[in-house]
Amino acid sequence: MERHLKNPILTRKDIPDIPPLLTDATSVFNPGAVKFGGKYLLMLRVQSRSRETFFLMAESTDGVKFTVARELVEFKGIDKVKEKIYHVYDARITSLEGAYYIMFAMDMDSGCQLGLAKTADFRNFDFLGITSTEDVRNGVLFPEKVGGKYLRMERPNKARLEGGPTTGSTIWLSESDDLIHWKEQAPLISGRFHYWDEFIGSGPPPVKTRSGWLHIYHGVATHFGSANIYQAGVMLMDLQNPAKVIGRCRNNILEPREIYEISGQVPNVVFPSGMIVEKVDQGGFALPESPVKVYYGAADTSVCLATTTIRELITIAQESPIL
Ligand code: BMA
Repeated sequence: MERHLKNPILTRKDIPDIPPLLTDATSVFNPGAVKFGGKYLLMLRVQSRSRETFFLMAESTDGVKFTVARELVEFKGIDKVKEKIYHVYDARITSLEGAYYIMFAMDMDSGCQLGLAKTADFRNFDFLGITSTEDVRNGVLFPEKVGGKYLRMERPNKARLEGGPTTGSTIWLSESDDLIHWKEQAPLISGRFHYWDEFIGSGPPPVKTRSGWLHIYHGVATHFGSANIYQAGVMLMDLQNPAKVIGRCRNNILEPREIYEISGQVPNVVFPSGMIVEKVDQGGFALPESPVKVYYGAADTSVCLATTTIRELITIAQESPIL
């Protein structure tokens, strides 16, 4: 993927003060992305100096220069959740059956859960509920039902060391009839230990192409000991049966190289979370020649943009993987 020359396209300096909760923001990263009403919209993860997290919307006509809203996103009804919510973060936006759904992580004492909200206009957001029962992160909805079921990818969290931070090495495909209650259907891909994607998690929602469901994910290499390195990769799933993985890249497609990726709140992180496909055919399939914009968090500090095409991503996903 090619980094945009204007990277990072959003930094803490672009975040307005919204007192009393948010003043002098510390960082902005891991945005959800969608094209809506001819504009590019990002749902930003903004962190304050109390290290609380907030969602803010930003909009743009060219996908590069964004204006950030002067109000915090409020999910109507989320206050009814009985357990304390410490953080909400890493929104993934999916257009599904004429509405927009936002799946996001919620840090609570019971672990990380997946919250779901719905909007028609990106001004009013309704909280639909918590859609998980176990510690899980990186939930992304498919943009349509497959085989009569709603589908999502999710990544259960496990602690590697007792009491240590939780992460995961398998992305699962889950199914649902109502978007709230989910059942694991099949494991999709697992971490490739010793290589670039030892621990993994979904990036932006999958994209329908004539070659299969195309999906960008992140992989973490831990074997250097001194640092966890977050990179991006790509995979393909069968159109009719997404439980069948038909392609997976061998090499990562984006790795921390620029100073804004190497240095920051969490060094060595590129974390793709939003993807805009510009050209889609009448059946809703992304065209091979379509430009693609991938929005990613850099070093948990700023928002960046990388570009590619559908054809290029498919070609890379069809490379022979490391077994
Ligand atoms: C992951 C998530 C992301 C974050 C990344 C790097 O586990 O928490 O939100 O960007 O770590 O710190």
